Amino acid sequence: MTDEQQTELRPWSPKWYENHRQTLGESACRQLGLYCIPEQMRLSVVIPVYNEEATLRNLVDRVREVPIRKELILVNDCSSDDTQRILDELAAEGGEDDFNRIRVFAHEVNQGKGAALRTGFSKVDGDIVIIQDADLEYDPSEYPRLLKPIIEDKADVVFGSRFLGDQAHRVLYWWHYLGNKFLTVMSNCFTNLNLTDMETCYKVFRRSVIDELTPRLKQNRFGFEPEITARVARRRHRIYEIAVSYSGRTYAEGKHIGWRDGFQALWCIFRYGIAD
Ligand SMILES: Nc1nc2c(ncn2[C@@H]2O[C@H](COP(=O)(O)OP(=O)(O)O)[C@@H](O)[C@H]2O)c(=O)[nH]1
Ligand SMILES: [Mg+2]
Repeated sequence: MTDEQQTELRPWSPKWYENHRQTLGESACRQLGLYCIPEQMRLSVVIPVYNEEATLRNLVDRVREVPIRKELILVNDCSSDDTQRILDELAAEGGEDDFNRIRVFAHEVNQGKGAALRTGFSKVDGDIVIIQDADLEYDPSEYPRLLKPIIEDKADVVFGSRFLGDQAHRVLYWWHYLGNKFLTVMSNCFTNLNLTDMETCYKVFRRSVIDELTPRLKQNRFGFEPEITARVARRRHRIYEIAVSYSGRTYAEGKHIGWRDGFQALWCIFRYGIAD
């Protein structure tokens, strides 16, 4: 097979989809979640990175493997480990690869996940934007499923839920789970949305939603999650949820979020639930 044929038959490409449609039929394709991602569409993957030397390279490899045209926007939030050296290597390797553009930015002082995301959002150039943590808790191979409602113009925003579906979920902290559920319920009371996982990392946005919201975002740390949820709800964007797998990590494995962030989240639920 020539390179050109290989590109044409890349999974999710129009030709690849057409082949499946002819053999399986349209309704089976729909049941299996097979659809066509427009050739020229670009996904912006915004990755906040804080002391993630252990997982960063592996994560970036997994993102690059996903057969969708993308840019990876990596924001180093003043890590004190080897993160910057790894980012420099990745940027150098990326070179001219237009299918997986790599762009690296850095903060001079540590500000938090929300601040790193704002920096990333202000640089995006793609049609759809997804948030990707730099650990390996979420699986980038699930991007095509997450993008589908936006590409099919049913949604403006998609949340990946760790509490839906039969994907594999690592069994971990009960109190953490309860905390997440509690924050989601509280957030839903204010937004009148029936979300199952407000704190999920996988939030996907149509580019216009990001352009509209970025100048308004204020929260620097993990308060970002309830803030953006409230702002999206207030503007009545169409929201979908998709089940995702979750391979949670322990604090020993590098998790950053703690009980203080839970209180901060609760405050943000009230704050942005009451007024914009
Ligand atoms: N920019 C920035 N990112 C952070 C900070 N703390 C955590 N992160 C990033 O935010 C993401 C989520 O952090 P994590 O500890 O896995 O939290 P959780 O998965 O939401 O419980 C990871 O990509 C981290 O590197 C921080 O202080 N600054
Ligand atoms: Mg994480």
